[in-house]
Amino acid sequence: MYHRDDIKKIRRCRGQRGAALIIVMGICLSLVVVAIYFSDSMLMEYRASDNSLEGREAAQAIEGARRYLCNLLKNSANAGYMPDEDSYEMEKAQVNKAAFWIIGRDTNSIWDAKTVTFGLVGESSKININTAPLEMLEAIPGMTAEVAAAIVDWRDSDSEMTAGGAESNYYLALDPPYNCKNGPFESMEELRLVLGCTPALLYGEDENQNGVLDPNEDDGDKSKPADNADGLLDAGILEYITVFSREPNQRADGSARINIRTQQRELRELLQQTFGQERAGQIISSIGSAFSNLRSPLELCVRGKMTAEEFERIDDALTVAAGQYIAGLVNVNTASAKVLACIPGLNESLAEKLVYSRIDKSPDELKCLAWVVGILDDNACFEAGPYLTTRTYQFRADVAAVGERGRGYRRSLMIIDTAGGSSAVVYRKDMSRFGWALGSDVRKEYSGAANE
Ligand SMILES: [Ca+2]
Ligand SMILES: [Ca+2]
Ligand SMILES: [Ca+2]
Ligand SMILES: [Ca+2]
Repeated sequence: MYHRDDIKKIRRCRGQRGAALIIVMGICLSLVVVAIYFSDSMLMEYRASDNSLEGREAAQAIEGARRYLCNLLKNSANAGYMPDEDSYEMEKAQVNKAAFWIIGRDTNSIWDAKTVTFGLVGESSKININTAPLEMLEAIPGMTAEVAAAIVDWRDSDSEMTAGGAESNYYLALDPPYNCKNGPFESMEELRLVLGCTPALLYGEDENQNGVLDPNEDDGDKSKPADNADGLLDAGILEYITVFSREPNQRADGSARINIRTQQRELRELLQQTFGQERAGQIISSIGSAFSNLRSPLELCVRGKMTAEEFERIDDALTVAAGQYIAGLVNVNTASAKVLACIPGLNESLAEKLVYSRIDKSPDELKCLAWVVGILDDNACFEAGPYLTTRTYQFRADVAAVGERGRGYRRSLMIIDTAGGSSAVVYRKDMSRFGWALGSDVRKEYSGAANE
């Protein structure tokens, strides 16, 4: 028989076993919970590291694109002109597992682009805010007279206020106060310091700056940015302007050009050497009294009644500018109709006429500015001549990239300058924060892979 004390011991022992069972069960349960928790967070972490891995892949692809494009432009057989579209990768170019795209613009279309265009953009396809006269700035779509005047005041060396503009007395009254620069713009960001340059004026509806009307840019106030939901892209002024365009003011072989304003003896000699005494005499007598007052080589061509073939033989040798570089000429072959319409002597219909005409011409026909002579009348040639070029030395590479499965989106805007004979990135800006800019087609292409 069990003693009463023994029975108590047994009961205590059973009770302890039960408690131990409950504790063990509890531990098991919490292990399951912990396991579920960790597996979940491991999955999350796996995804995050996958994203950051793909982000690194994308960043490497952008570096690959930079090296590739610098090399391409440095070794271009066509220095000073846009590289042929078939001569380089611009759309889903693979760099290891990642891929990059160069976000471009279709400036040959006068309609808004519905899908993203790919390719390099020449900076001379835009209006240079360091050199454009006030009337040209005022004509930029979306520009206000006040901001145009303030841009002129910002860059000019004096402190005399242009009507509606702003000099230091305005900026010094701000909090924090700062001086008017009274010097050339070095980057587009500098505009944020200028009177009236709000984000709405700079970016317009094109918040991600891809030249395309994305869904959030056409839904009114439902999502950022504010837009008028009219199905049309009202871009900001950044779409049309640059601070980087310039070209060497010398002949292709590096020798000095003849200034047709100040070196008339040399000009006569060049005409005689190239075309012979008789033809040179005809050209000079056609120009007549205008000879001492030519505003551009194009004016020489028109007044001298030269053929396009004749002008092509001498235009590389001619200039009206002093200095090593000429800044701010607009490339009549690559600028959009909206940009061309801003140039003195041109208007919307002449600009569209130029765009339509150039589409059918070969790169060789477009090399020399003389092709515009048949399209513009004499006066338009005289007025616009000082602002036009057919060359491009600064290239905008707006490169977006993703990793293997479409994650890790990165975007970097680079300006590659070839005017010094080499190719160098003179400006770079991270554009990733502006969000997806490759349009819905590229996103769809990856959406299957991204959901795996
Ligand atoms: Ca000033
Ligand atoms: Ca857009
Ligand atoms: Ca919106
Ligand atoms: Ca709109």
